[in-house]
Amino acid sequence: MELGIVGLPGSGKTTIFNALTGSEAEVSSYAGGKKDPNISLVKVPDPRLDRLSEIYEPKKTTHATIKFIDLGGGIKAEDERGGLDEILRLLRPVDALVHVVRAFDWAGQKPEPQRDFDEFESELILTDQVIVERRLERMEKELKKGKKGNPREFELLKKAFKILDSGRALREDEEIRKAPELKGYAFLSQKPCIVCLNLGENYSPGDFSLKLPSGVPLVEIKGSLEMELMQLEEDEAEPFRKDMGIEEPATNLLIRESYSLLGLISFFTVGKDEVRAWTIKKGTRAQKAAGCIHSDIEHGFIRAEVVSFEDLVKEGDYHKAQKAGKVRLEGKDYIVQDGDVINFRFNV
Ligand SMILES: Nc1nc2c(ncn2[C@@H]2O[C@H](COP(=O)(O)OP(=O)(O)OP(=O)(O)O)[C@@H](O)[C@H]2O)c(=O)[nH]1
Ligand SMILES: [Mg+2]
Repeated sequence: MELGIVGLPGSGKTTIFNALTGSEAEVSSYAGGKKDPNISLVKVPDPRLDRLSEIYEPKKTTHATIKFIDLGGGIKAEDERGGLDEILRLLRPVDALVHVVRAFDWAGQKPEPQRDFDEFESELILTDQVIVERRLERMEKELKKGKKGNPREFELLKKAFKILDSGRALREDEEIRKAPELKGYAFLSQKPCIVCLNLGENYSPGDFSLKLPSGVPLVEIKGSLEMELMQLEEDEAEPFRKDMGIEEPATNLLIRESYSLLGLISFFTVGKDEVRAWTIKKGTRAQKAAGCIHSDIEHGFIRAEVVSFEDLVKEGDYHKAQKAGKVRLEGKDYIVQDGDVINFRFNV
C-alpha cells in the first residue's frame, strides 16, 4: 500500500512523515521551502504476526509494508513550472491521501484548520477539474470529426465535471469512484483521504472542531512531539507517551485508520522459513488471495487449508490445530477473513 502525504505548504507534512516513519528528513524553514519528495517504507505493526513468530521461530518474519511519500509544497492546478506534472506522477499510484492540516502556531499565526482544509481540498478539486475539462474538450473535437470514442467515459467525465464544478470531491460519488473507465485518470479528489490534524504542543485533540466531508476520517497527531519520540528507543519513548496522554505511536493510529478506510485485512502464512503477513481487500476470495503470494499459486490453486489466528494460538501450533479439527479445507471461492492463517495447496 502507498500513502501520499499532502497539504498546504508549511502544514507540517515532512514533520508528520518523520513522525510516521522515524526518518530524519529536513523540515522547511519557510512554507514550501523544500520540494524534494521523501519516501520511506514502514512495517505494518501487528501483534498477531509477532505472536506467530514466537511460535514458529522462523528464519525470517516479514511484515506487510506501507510506502509513505511526502511531497514538498502544495499542489497548484495552475502551476506554470511543470511542478504539477511531477507531483501528479508521484501521486497517481498512491492508494490514499493523508491530508495534513496545520494546528500549531506558526510565525505568530494561530491555526485555522477549517480554512486550511477547505483551501487545499479546493486545490485538489481544481486540479481534477482542469484535467477533466481538457479531456472533454479533446473528446468533443474528436466527436465532431466523427470519431466515436467511448460514450460511457464521455458521460462519466461530464458527470465528474458537474460534481467538481459544484465544489465537491469526486470521492463523494459512488458511481464515479467505482467506474473502471475513469481508473486511469487517478483523480486526486477521487482518492480516499484521511485528514491528519497536526497539533502543536500547546493544543490537545478535540480543541478544534472540523467539518469534514462524509467518509473522510480525522486523526489528530502532535507532529513535532511524535517526531522527536520516534528518535528514541521504544522503551524510552513509552513513558513520555504515557505522561503526555498519547496512547500509541502515530504510525499505529494512522495505519489502522488507513486499513479501515480502504477496507484492508491481513492473512498470514507460517513455516520454519518464514512467517509473513499479507494485505488484501476485505471480501477477497481464496484463489485471488493466493495470487498476492505468487501467480503460480493462484493459477494452480487446489485448496486452502485455513485456521484462524485465535484457534492456532489456542491449540499451540498448526499441527495441533489440525488434530483438534480446527483446520478447514476451503475452496477457491472462500472469502478470506482477517487473521486467517493459510496454507495453499496448488499444482505447478
Ligand atoms: N510547533 C510546531 N511546529 C511545527 C509542527 N509541525 C511542523 N512545525 C514547524 O513548521 C515548519 C514546517 O514544517 P514542515 O514539516 O517542514 O512542513 P511541510 O508541510 O513539510 O512544508 P513544505 O514541505 O515546505 O510544504 C517547520 O519549521 C516545523 O518545525 C508542530 O507540530 N508544532
Ligand atoms: Mg516538506
